[in-house]
Amino acid sequence: FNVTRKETAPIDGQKPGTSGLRKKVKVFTQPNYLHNFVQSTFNALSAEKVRGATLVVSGDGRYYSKDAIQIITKMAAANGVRRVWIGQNGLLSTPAVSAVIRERVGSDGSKATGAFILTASHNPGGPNEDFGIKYNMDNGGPAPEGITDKIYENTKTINEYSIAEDLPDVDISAAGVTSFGGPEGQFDVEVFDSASDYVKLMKSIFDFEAIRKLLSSPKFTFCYDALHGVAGAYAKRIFVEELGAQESSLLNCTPKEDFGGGHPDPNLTYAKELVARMGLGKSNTQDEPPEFGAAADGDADRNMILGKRFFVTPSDSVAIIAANAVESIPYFSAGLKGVARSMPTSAALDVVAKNLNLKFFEVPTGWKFFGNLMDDGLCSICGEESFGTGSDHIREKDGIWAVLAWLSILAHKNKENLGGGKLVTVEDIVRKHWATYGRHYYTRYDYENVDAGAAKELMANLVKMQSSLPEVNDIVKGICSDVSKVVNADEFEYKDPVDGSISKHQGIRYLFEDGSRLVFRLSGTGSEGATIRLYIEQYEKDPSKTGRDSQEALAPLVEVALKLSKMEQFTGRSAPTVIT
Ligand code: VG1
Ligand code: CO
Repeated sequence: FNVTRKETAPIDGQKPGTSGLRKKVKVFTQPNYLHNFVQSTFNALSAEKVRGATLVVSGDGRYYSKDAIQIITKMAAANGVRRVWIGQNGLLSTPAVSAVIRERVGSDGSKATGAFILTASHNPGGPNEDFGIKYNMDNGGPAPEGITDKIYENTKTINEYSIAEDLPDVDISAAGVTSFGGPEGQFDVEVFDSASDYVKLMKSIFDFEAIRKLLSSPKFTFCYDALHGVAGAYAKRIFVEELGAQESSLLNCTPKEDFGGGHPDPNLTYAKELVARMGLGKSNTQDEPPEFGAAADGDADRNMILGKRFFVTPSDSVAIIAANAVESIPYFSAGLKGVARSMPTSAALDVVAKNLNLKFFEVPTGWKFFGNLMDDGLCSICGEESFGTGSDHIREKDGIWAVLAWLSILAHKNKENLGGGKLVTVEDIVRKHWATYGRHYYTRYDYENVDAGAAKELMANLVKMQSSLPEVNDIVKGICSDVSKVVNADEFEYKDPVDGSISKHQGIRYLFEDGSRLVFRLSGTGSEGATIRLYIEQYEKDPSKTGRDSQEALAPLVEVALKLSKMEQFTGRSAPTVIT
């Protein structure tokens, strides 16, 4: 092939967000849009990460992925990349990409140096919906802010990109290596099975035999919903073939370019079919629901865990996994190095860390901040309130890992019960956890696609009010006398303990005397307008009061949050788009 240098000009708005660049497909398919971003990424990396490097290119299979893979492959070839690795049909979950970077050895003994992950995660897909791209580093984790800032700077000055226009399209449906000759020598494209490396890693972490006993027991019923995302490519292999679950326990496990028209976000609003099957909400089924249910998002890094007619809040989920990991999961048998959560995630994990005397970290939203801690051996398990849970086995959150972690805990607690005896359920485990550690009532209100100017004003007003706490407390008292006093209010700022880098403006916090918290943030993953996230949390230590309905328990604090922030006044919205 030959290398062509094409003239281009900067395109506005290519700033990577919380997790890469996410825009409507129509934006991505504008002339040079993807090309500019990819070349800006190459230009932001050190030379050895490009020339002679081995690059993974794959994603959740959403609409435009196949075209994007061909374009990136041609640009990689032209930029001197030595090998491109592609999961069969372009499919690799985000956690699988991280595993492939860290673990996979190529057919010629090579190792990957980085990856382009093609996903907009939980955002819908299809010609009128979202596409996304992000770059991961050689530790398997998302590029740190130092790199993403550089990429953005490059997009503002780019004037040419390189592409091997005459490189033939690669057949990504068949495994195998295709070699080409270019001006700098050989260039290989290797297509490989999307699941093998990931499955192997999972088998080295969990006791598959113990989980198999649980999943194949007639006493334990199971259900997994991939929402037509890429998790489907792993679910059958792991849950059915390896662990003996019934094939009928898989819902929506065929990956689709448009996620079947749905919103591939595993929460009580969007995972409707699973929620109905689990007997939750209004859609209570007549049949006995399964004992355990779980769902994933488009790129399979998120998880929702459900018990029979029971929802596990993600903030509780990570705390419960941390509290039970050492005894239930072989990978952690030597103990946990530490635990971490994102700032808006509830403090349930903090209480576990304190009780078990573990190192604890609170980082800004987004998985990239956990990576440094893990690389430095400071953190084993971490999580976010946004249905993200994971560990230092990779550098991304991992939806299927979280399910296997829960199944391991259930298998451990039911070792003696599978023959006879009463099954310990998901609900039992959660209630016992609350009784031991107290309960963090928690909810998140999302206002999606709000006018960006209005959202900014709302946030600015909240920051301004922070300068006078007595005034804030007067307002709070006037709204509801039941809630405690605001004792601190600030914007969350994080200093990375490993590299010393500082991230500012990571969310507006109002901290109450009784440990309650209100947090306001603007989303960094949306593709249109602004999304305001409001996180509400209240701690209850009294074991006799941990069984209340969460929305009811939080009602006074919710009222305070909405009125204090003048949510309706600024946004014109009387209700949030989604409550989780
Ligand atoms: C959201 C979540 C955040 C998560 C991010 C990526 O970001 O709040 O916790 O890490 O999505 O998740 P934001 O900026 O919109 O609040 V995913 O499944 O895209 O990898
Ligand atoms: Co995701």
